[in-house]
Amino acid sequence: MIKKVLIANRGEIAIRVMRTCKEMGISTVAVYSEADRTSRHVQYADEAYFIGPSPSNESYLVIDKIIEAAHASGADAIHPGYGFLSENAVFSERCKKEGIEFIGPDAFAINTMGDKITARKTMIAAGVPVVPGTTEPIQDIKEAVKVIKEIGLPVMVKASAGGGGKGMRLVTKEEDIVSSVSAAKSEALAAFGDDAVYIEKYINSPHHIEFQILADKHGNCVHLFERECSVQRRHQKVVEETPSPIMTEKVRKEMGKHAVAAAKAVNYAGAGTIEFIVDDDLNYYFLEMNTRLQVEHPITEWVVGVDLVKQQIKIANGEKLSFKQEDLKQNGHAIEVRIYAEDPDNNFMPSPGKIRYIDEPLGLGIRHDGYVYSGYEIPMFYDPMISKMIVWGKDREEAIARMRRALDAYTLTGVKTSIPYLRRIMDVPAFVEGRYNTHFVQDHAGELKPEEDKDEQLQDIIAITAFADYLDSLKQSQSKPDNNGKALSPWKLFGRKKSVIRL
Ligand code: MV4
Repeated sequence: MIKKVLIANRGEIAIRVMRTCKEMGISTVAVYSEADRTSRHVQYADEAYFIGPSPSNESYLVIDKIIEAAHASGADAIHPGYGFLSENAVFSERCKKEGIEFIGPDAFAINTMGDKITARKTMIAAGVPVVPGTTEPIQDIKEAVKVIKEIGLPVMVKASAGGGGKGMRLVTKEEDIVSSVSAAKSEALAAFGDDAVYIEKYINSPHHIEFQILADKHGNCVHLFERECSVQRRHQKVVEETPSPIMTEKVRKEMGKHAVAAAKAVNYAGAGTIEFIVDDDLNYYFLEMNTRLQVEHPITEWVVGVDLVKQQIKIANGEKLSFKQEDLKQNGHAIEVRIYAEDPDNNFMPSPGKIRYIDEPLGLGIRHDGYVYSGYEIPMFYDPMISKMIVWGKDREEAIARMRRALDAYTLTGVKTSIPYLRRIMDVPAFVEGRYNTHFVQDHAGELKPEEDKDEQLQDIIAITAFADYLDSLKQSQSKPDNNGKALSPWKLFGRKKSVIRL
């Protein structure tokens, strides 16, 4: 039985995992780098071990340091979170060798799914639909030309060792085949140390729909339905929701069966995600499997009513799944937005720095998975995601309305964030009507621009007026700036342009 878990991660996901551990009566061990001395995941754990300098390749990615901390603390299991070592087969294997339970799949599953050509072959053998294309690495350019002529342009050339959009190339013209394939190969070699590439027919304007699965070590496997993740920017998900607005009951059932078949094909154990691309006619194709807990897992937790981390720990303990496919139902609708420290109105420039003040909205149907606090300085060494906000509603309409209300009430100052951009997404008719695919962000760039990109003078007037109001409120309340909500700080007033302008 697992009694103490080391979380080989940082930030929000480390805290997320610890929350479930606490509920299960399991002790928690944090690890932290130099830059993370003040991170809340360190305070949140029962004990914490320093593992080195800020760059992750000198701390969170160093297997020996993580193992050393695990032994020093007496942890009997390691949860890798997402990113870092979560999909590292060597790490999974090493944990096993050290007598530490890795809360995740074994090296075989990670390796098979990590090599995209092997994954494609395995899926074909398991009867899971894949995008039409090659099942062996492309050996030379001549072969590439021949294959592409068979498949028909346009095609995608992808690195077998890639994934998540890394090492991909779109080829639309015959005269580009030679240069694209050779460039793809040399890029793959440089990036992954493996120049194997494969070719797929290009699916135009697809949806990204993924299925959550859970498998125990006794051969039982279920799916927990889909997540629609088509709102992406440069292969970074921005908004995720479940159920998918385009899904039908019939296709959901079929895709779910194929997702389970995909997991069973690699003897999977743990929580995993099968990614599909889906065209407008709901033809779907296996793209890749993520052999970890994903960032967007909370929307599934809420709609299906299952704590995925708890299930991961129970599976690692060797327990059988306590529910069957028929027991699982989707209830209502959940939406997640990822809040980044970046400036959406300045080409999404990273906006690191100190969070001056954060006040997250509360109320029915809101969940925050975060780790920052007022006064916290976001380190520049890691992912700039500040937090995830998840809302639930009885249906999609209610969930969107709730998300609007929550984003409107979200106060975060000191750094620029994606909150205004996310708020604008909630008003784009194509999103509201559920008519969007992976081109959404690009196709609706105009609608996603700030309302008044606007008049900088107006901004100045607002700032000055707000500050005057603030000074006024200080005078009235002597030293109490809040004044029972009558007078607001300029930071609040910034977000309330319309009510402030009474010049
Ligand atoms: C594709 C595709 C179209 N056709 N493959 C991007 C991420 C990686 N997981 C695979 N990706 C794609 N593969 C074929 N054969 C289009 C994409 C793609 C995409 C997929 C999912 C979500 C967002 C995307 C954005 C651009 C391209």
